[in-house]
Amino acid sequence: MEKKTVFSGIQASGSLHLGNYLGAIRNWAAMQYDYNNYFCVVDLHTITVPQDPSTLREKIREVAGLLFAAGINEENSVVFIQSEVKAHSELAWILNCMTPMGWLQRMTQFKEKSEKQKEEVSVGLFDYPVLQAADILLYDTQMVPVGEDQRQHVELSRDIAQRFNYRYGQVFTLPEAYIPPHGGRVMGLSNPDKKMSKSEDKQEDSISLLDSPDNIRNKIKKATTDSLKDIRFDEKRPGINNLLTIYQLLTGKTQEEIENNFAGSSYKDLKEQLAEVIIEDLRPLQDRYFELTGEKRYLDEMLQRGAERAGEQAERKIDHVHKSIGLR
Ligand code: ATP
Ligand code: LTN
Repeated sequence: MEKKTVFSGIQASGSLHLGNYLGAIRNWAAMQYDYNNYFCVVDLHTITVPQDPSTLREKIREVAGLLFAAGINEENSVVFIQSEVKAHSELAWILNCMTPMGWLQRMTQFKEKSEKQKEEVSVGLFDYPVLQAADILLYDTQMVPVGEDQRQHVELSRDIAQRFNYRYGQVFTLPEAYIPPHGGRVMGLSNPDKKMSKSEDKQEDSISLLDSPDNIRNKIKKATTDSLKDIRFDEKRPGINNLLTIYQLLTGKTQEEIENNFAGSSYKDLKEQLAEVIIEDLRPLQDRYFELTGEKRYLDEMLQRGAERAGEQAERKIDHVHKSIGLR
C-alpha cells in the first residue's frame, strides 16, 4: 500500500521546549517510518510578529538542527526551511485571492494574538492561515500532525482546498489534522494554567531542549505546585498534574504505577526524580545536536537537500495550479 503523506511545520519564534518535543517533534520522529514526511521550519510564519534580524537565521538553524537531533532523518523525511522553497509564498498569494476575509476573521489564534498587539498587528498575521494552507496543499498532504491549537487552521486549509477544487477542478488533496492522543498540551512550569510556549517571556516557565542539567533541576525545583501533599493526577491541581503528566510522557508508565511509586513521597522527591528523567531523556538529543551543529556545513547541506526535494514536488504542484486557473 502506498504511504500517506504527512506535513507539519514549526516556527522559529524562540527556543524549542519540552511541550514542542512531547506534543510534536517526538511523535513526528516516531511516526516517520510509516509515512512520506515533510517537516518544515516555517520562517515566513515566524516573521508575522517582529523578530530580531541579527538572531533570526541562527534560530531557524537551531530549530532545524533539533528536528534532526530528535531523530527525524533524511531517509524517511524531507526537512527544509519554508522561505527556501519559493512556491510557498506564490501559492499563498494565489489562495489569498480566493479565500473570503470572513473565514480568516473567525480564526481564534488571530483574535488572541492580535489582542496583544492592537494597531501594530500586521496583515501577515491575519493572513497566516492562508500561508499555512499553501504549505499543506503543495505536497498533497493527507495528514497534518499538530497540537490541538492548530486544528482550526488545518480545517481552514481543507475548506480552501475544497473551494479551489470546486472552482478549478481536482487539484488539491484534502488534508486532515492528526492530534496525538497524549502530550497535546504540556503546561507552563510557573503558570500551569497556560500552555508551555516559546513566546512566553518568563524563562523559568519552560524547559528548553538545550537547557543544561543544572538549569533543568533549578526550573523544576521552582515549578508551581500547591499546598496539598499527596501526589495524584488531578486536573483541578494543574501544577502537580502537569509535573506528573510530563513524568508519564517520558517514562511511559501508567498513572496508577506512578501514583503508587510516589505514595508517601514529598513534592521535593517528585521534582528531583522528574528532573533526572528529563535530563536523561534530553541527553542523547543534546549530544546529537552538538555533534551535528559542530560541523557547520553538515546541517546546511542537509537543509539544502531538503529544500531541493521539497522544491521539486512544490514546483510540480504550482505548475498545475497556474494551468488550472488560466495563468499558463
Ligand atoms: P508560540 O508560543 O510562539 O505560539 P509554540 O511553542 O506554540 O509557539 P509552534 O511552533 O507554534 O510552537 O508549535 C510547534 C508544534 O508544537 C505545534 O504542533 C504545536 O501544537 C506544538 N506545541 C506547542 N506548544 C505545545 C505544548 N505546550 N504542548 C504540546 N504541544 C505543543
Ligand atoms: N501554525 C503552526 C505552524 C505551521 C504548520 C504549517 C503546522 C505553519 N505551517 C503547516 C502544520 C502544517 C503552528 O504555529 N504550530
